[in-house]
Amino acid sequence: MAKGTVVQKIIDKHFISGSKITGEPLAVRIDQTLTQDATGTMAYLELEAMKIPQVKTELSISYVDHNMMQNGPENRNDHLYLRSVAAAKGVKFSRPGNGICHQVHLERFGEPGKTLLGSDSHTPTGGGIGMMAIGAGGLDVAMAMAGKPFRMASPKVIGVKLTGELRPWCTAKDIILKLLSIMTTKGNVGCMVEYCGPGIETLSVPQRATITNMGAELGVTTSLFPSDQRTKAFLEAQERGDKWVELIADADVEYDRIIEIDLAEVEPMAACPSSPDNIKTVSELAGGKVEQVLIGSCTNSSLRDLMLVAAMLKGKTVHEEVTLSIAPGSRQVLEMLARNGALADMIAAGARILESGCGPCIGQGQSPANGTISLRTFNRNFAGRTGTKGDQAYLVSPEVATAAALTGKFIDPRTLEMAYPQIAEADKFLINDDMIIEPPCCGKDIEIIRKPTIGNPPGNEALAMDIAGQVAIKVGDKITTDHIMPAGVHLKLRSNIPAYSQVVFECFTEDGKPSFAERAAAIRDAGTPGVIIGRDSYGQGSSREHAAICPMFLGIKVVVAFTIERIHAANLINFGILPLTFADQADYDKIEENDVLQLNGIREQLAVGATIKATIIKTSGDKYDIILNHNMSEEDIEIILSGGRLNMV
Ligand code: MIC
Ligand code: SF4
Repeated sequence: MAKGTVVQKIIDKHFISGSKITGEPLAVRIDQTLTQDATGTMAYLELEAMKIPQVKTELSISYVDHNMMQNGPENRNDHLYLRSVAAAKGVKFSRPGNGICHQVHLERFGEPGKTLLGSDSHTPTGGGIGMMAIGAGGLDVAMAMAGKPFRMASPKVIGVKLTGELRPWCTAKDIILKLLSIMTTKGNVGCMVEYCGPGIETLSVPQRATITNMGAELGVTTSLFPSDQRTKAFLEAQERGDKWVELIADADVEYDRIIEIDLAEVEPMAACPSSPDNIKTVSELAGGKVEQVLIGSCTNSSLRDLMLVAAMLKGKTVHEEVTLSIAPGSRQVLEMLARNGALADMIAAGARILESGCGPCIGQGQSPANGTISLRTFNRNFAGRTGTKGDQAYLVSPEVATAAALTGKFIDPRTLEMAYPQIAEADKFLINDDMIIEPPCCGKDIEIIRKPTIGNPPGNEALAMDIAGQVAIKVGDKITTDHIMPAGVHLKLRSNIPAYSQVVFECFTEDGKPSFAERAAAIRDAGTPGVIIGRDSYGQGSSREHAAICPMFLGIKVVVAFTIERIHAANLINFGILPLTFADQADYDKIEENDVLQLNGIREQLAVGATIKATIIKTSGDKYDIILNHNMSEEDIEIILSGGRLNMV
């Protein structure tokens, strides 16, 4: 592993077992965990299944921020379960209304040098404060709460060297969009990004957190900044100065790869539909009509960001053909805006103020009209995530978003007739942790509230000796977990696997044809295992383990693709689905839906090596022998052979 890096220093302090040679399996101790409600119910049900009386971490916290619409009883049932199970297991509980997990965690709980595992892919937001903060599936987080180490590949460390200083109207969001244009969303599995160079001193913690947050879109394990004087100032302003430790790279540090970005050359950018790496400059898009602007999410809803928005809106009115909605990232931010008058400036300008939570970022309301352009300060614009089929969502900075809200079009904010508002970082935040419920010292007598919409995680049987699986679906490149397991209006089904499974791959259902769920269930009910065929970067995006649990429930036993993204591959293994890759990508063209993929003696084959012999049996009867690969560790193989991790524990 690259020497003298902040990454190495944190790993050294948390090393449990394995190897520090890049790419080899490594296990680290986890200090803190976080969950959010949409992944949290499963995580705590899994923790309960492990029969662990109290969590063993330094700090574990359960946030409620995703499922807040409460259309029907499901969401509130989840909240009640989460609150009671948190009390029983020694977990802090952040009540709905307190804010988005990553924003609140950064403000109130994150600590430089510590490890954080979160059941949400944007957990690396904590890297803004010098933490090693990693996103994972709920079961991995449950294991960490049970005191088990977290396993990952020993990372390749990419140094992103920042020089110079941002010019007015150019922002932290533009830095990460620029980096996405260089690194793209694929091919970065097993890497960590570490920011370095003189430019980092010019960036505050909230700016750094915007950058590490969207590092999730690079597909890296995490991103982080050193912990320096800017980190100290932020922690002191949060009255947590005692948590600061200095953590900087050695002078003779060597990174595995260096990418240089001159901040003075960064300009306003946008990620165009429908991928966070489809980058253009805003000046290229200038003039395009915009119908909706949404400001918020864990990427861009800090106090500084929203003060900037308020300053731009002050004394003006949102363009008559645009709707502008704003969701502050935390109650701290919202309360400070309310007390200092900035909220009144937003309201006076016609902004629609949403509650402090994920809201439209996860398709909870505010779907755009058909055929219209939506500008968002969020981090993901995967097709359909807004809740509108054929949506055109662009990801931009708060500066660009507000400029569009005022003018009704894409406009490079540098061309506005407006001085760039100078917003100083707060030197004192308003501290009020009353919405965090502390668990009682021993949760023995706590009754766990389990309403009828909370089901148990489904079981799986041990891996068979021979698999003759039928291809239930064949998909293309960059299939995200939003394609596999849509959120939006279905999000409330997260605690009910049989119901949620009905919408797996819903976006591929053609009118009048059976859905994927119907086809997969028919294959399963005929006693045949199901197979999914994909291409590059299968399982990008969210950490939702439902993208493994629900296919498992529908009888899927094998996924074969060109590459499978880290968190999703781990989730597949955790739930007993074999993640395999094509040795020869040309074989993808040989296999079609309904063909059979035969894996004879699979248990022995896995024991012997990383190569699997397989045969494609076409519906015509023709046969092709092919080679598949896997890169599972010995422990992964043990899990797969048992039919998933829950069977093992
Ligand atoms: C997301 O941004 O896609 C989510 C919703 O926060 C997910 C978690 C989930 O699906 O519950 C994530 O990023 O992991
Ligand atoms: Fe919530 Fe959106 Fe952040 Fe996911 S990306 S945690 S849905 S705000």
